[in-house]
Amino acid sequence: MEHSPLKVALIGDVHANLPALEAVLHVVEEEDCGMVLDTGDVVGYGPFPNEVLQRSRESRCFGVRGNYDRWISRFGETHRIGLHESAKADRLRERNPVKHASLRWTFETLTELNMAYITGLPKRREIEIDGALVVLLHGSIVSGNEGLRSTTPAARLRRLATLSPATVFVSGHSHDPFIRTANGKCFINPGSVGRPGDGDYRPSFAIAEITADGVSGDIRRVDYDIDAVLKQIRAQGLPPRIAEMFRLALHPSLLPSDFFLHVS
Ligand SMILES: [Mn+2]
Repeated sequence: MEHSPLKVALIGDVHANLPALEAVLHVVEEEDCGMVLDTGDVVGYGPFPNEVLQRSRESRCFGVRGNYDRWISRFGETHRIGLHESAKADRLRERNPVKHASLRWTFETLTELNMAYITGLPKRREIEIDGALVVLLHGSIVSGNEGLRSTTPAARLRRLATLSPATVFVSGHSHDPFIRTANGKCFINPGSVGRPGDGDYRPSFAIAEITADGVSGDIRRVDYDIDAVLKQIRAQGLPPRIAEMFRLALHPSLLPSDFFLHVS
């Protein structure tokens, strides 16, 4: 019998958007994917942090930690809730009160189990799939905060390709989906499930067949009930600008500079 390659679903930047994750996982099941890799930022901004983490575990998603997961897991220690607020917290609250409110709400809402789960997520994972070494990251091989984009210069990808024996690099963070090749290696960013940045609110993800011979795959979009997430943002008393951000689906750099200053 001929060996058929494993179908792998690549997801990430779910940002606690459960209806979007459900819509993606529905396609993942239909497509009979044998593995789900998650590039992180599972939580932050969205109103379903506990539900999304539970669903991720049920679906056996292999994940890594994003910057939002890290900020939220450390919120208690850096922001000293109930004691005194640190200078860092004051700066964030001044510069981006909407983000501060979101981090604080998520920190206070997560169950102990889910907090332990995001705290324990590794920074990177290396997985062998059909003879190919895949490295799963939030940002790049050098930094969790380096967002690789469809427009990242090819020379930068070629440089990053030399820094790991992996032949497939899966990363998120930029919310900008692409599949590119550099130095004969494959770079995939599935885009954002919960909060896309290109003005189209539909979740972005990828389905790929990975073997030692190479990768074939594509970026997918699927529609979902965005009103369900907007309604829950209001119900949880989160800043209305968060709902607006989900609806507009624009990268923060494309939003007006005072966008995140209004918490009510
Ligand atoms: Mn991120």
